[in-house]
Amino acid sequence: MTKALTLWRDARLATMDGAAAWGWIERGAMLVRGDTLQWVGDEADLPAALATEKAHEAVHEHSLGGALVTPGLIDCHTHLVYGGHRAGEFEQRLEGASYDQIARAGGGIRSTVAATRAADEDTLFALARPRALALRAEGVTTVEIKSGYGLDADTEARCLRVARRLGRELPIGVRCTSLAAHALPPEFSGQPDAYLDAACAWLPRLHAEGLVDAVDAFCDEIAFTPAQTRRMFDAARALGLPVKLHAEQLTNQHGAALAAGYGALSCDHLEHLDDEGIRAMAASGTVAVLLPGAYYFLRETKLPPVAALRAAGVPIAIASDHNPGSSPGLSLLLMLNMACTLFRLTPEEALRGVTVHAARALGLAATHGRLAAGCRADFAVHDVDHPRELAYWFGRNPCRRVVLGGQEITP
Ligand code: DI6
Ligand code: FE
Repeated sequence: MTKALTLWRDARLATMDGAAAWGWIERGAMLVRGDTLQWVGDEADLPAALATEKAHEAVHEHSLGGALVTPGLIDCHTHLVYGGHRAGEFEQRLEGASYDQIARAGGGIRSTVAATRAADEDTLFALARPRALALRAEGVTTVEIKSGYGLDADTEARCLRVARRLGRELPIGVRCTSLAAHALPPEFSGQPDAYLDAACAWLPRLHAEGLVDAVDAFCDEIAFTPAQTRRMFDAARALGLPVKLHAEQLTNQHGAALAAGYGALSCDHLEHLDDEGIRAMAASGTVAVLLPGAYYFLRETKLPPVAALRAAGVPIAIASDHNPGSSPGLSLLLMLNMACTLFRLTPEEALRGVTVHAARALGLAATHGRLAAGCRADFAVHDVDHPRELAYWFGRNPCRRVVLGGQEITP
C-alpha cells in the first residue's frame, strides 16, 4: 500500500537548497509521502506535481498562512548525556582559575565522569530528556550526541544507549558519536596508551550493539596527542566508521590536518587552526564546526579563522556543544546569534550552519538539512517574517510547529 500523501501549502520556504540566497521560495508548497519530501516548489507548479504523483487518493492538506518554514535544525555537536553539573567550577573560573588549571587539578571533565558513572540509565535519561526537548522546541529535529563522560566500557555504552533511547522516545533524530578519547579516566592516570588500548578494544562491541555512528577524539595538550588520536582513528577506520575531531580548541596540535587525512566528516572548535589545517580540510571536504557557546563561556579571545575558512571554501557549521563544562547552553538559536556577533558570520551562513552544513558534518548531506525532494520531511515553522530573524532575536523562541519525518510533533 502506498503511504498517504500530505500537502503543506501557502508557506514561505527557506529551503537552504541550491545556490540562491536562503534557497528562497516566496509562495511555496511541499508534498510529503511517508517520512519523505516528494516534491518542493512554487505553488504555481503544484497541479503539475500532483499530476506526476498520480495522486488519486485524498490528499491531506495543511495551509500554513504564509508562515516561514525552514528545514528542521540540526545540532551537530553536543554532549547531552551526563550526570551532575559544574556551576561550582564556573564560580572558580570567575575568581581567576583557568579551564585547563581546573582540568589538570582533576576537576573539569573528570568530575562529570564521576557523576555520570554514579548515575543509572534511567537517571541519565531523565536528565537528558528535558535538554533534548529544549533543543527540539526551537525546531531542532536532529541532534548529535557524544559519549565521553563514561570513559569505561559500561558507562560509555550506557550513555550511548540513553542517546538512542532519546531518539526513540521523544522522538528526535539522533546520531551517536563515541568520544572515548575525551579525557584520561583516573584509573589510567599517567597511562594514556593503556587507556587507548582499552577504548580501542571496546569500540567494536559498542559498534556491534548499533551504538556508534562516528568516532571523535579530543586532541589537545590537556587531552590526547596527535599520535594517540591516530590510534583511535585507526580503530574507527577498521570498523568503517567515519571520524570527527575536537581540534585546535585550546592550542594548535595540527589535529585538523591529521583528521582531514582520515577524510574526517568535521573538525570542531578550531580557534587555533592554521592555514595548513584549512588547506587540508578544504582538500578533504571536511566541515568546520564552530562552537560559539564554548568560545563565549570560556571567555576565549582567539577567534576561529572564519574569513580564511570562507575563502578556502570550507563549509562552516554551527553547533551548541552543549556540555556541563564549557557550554551549558540549550539554545541553538542563541548560537546563531553568537555566530554572527562573535564570529561575524552572516545570518544566512549561520542558518546554513545549522541545516545543510550541519547535515554534512554528520554524513547526512543526502537526506537532511534541506527542503528538497528525496530529503526527510523534517521541518520547522517559525513566527518571523524573514529567516534572518532567526539569528537576530535572542532569548525568544519563535518556533511554532515541528514536523519530524512527516509527523507533526506536539510540544
Ligand atoms: N572540548 C570542550 O569544550 C568540551 N569537550 C571538549 O573536548 C568540554 C567538556 C567539559 O568540560 O566537560
Ligand atoms: Fe565538544
